[in-house]
Amino acid sequence: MNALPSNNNRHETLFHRHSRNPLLTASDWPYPINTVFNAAATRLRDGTTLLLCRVEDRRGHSHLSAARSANGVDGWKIDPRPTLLPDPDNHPEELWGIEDPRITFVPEMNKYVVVYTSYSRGGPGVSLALTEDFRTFERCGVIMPPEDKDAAMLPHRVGGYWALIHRPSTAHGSHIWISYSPDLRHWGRHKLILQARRGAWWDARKIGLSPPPMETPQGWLFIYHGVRETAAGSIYRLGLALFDREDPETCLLRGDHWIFGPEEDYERHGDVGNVVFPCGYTIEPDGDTINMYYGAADTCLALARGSIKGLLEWIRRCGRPDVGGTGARGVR
Ligand code: BMA
Repeated sequence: MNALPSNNNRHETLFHRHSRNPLLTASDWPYPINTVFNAAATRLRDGTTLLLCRVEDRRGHSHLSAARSANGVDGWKIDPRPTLLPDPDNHPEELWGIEDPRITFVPEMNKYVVVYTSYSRGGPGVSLALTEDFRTFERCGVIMPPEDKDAAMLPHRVGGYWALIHRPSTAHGSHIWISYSPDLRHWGRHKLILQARRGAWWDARKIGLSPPPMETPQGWLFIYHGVRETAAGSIYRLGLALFDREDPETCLLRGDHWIFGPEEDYERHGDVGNVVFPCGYTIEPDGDTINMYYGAADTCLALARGSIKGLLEWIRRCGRPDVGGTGARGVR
């Protein structure tokens, strides 16, 4: 048998892992915790990178804690106490913790909208809070009842309404939806916009938005996670889809291949192995370099860098039309 060349499995690399990964682990924390992962991210006005980290305590309950760094890589200053704790007395939906935040800066309000999973006896739902400084928060409560998660707001209104991307789960699957609101409290006009595929596909078991959609001249670029169920458990990987800029309900292109998946030890092994799960990114002043912060194996936080131009070029070259969530081509 001929030996295959050793480089026969080269695939395109759109995101490059940082050499200092993992960037943050439980041992960096100023108080005892189990794990730190799935952080939202934003760049503050003074250029500081802020990560709003999901921190799991040693009961298994999560809260959110801010870590700030001048260069987004090291020198993290972690809040000495939890930044946003569950408040089950006033918000029973937070009984078992708050998880997986996504941050959107909304210029019209001059505030950051933080959308997170609130977990209680009813199951995971979507909650929303507003903040100007990540020190005090105004909670708006549950905006999507269970079972729902993986939500993020778009940064401006669409046709006069706020828009939220989210992932309800039903007996019929876990797919990505959009909903609209006039006031951030009342949500409606729900529409399925991207479906999990079926069968052997990498994104067949369920899909969900990962970081907030990225607005580009070509449309809204979604990095979404797809889950495949195997005999050894789930594998969480990332894919790309491009939605119409004027009409974010319409998927223009969806990639067939995943673009990022667990490969390194810290992604393969941990409390939940084989998971890469980004909830946020920052964009460098060049307007193109994207720093994607991701939870690895539900245990630590890591960084991978890519180029928005590179992602758009890939989706134009490798993506195919996907008839939203409802068309026949949406279910293959
Ligand atoms: C998802 C979310 C994530 C988690 C992932 C893997 O359902 O709960 O927070 O990283 O599962 O466990």
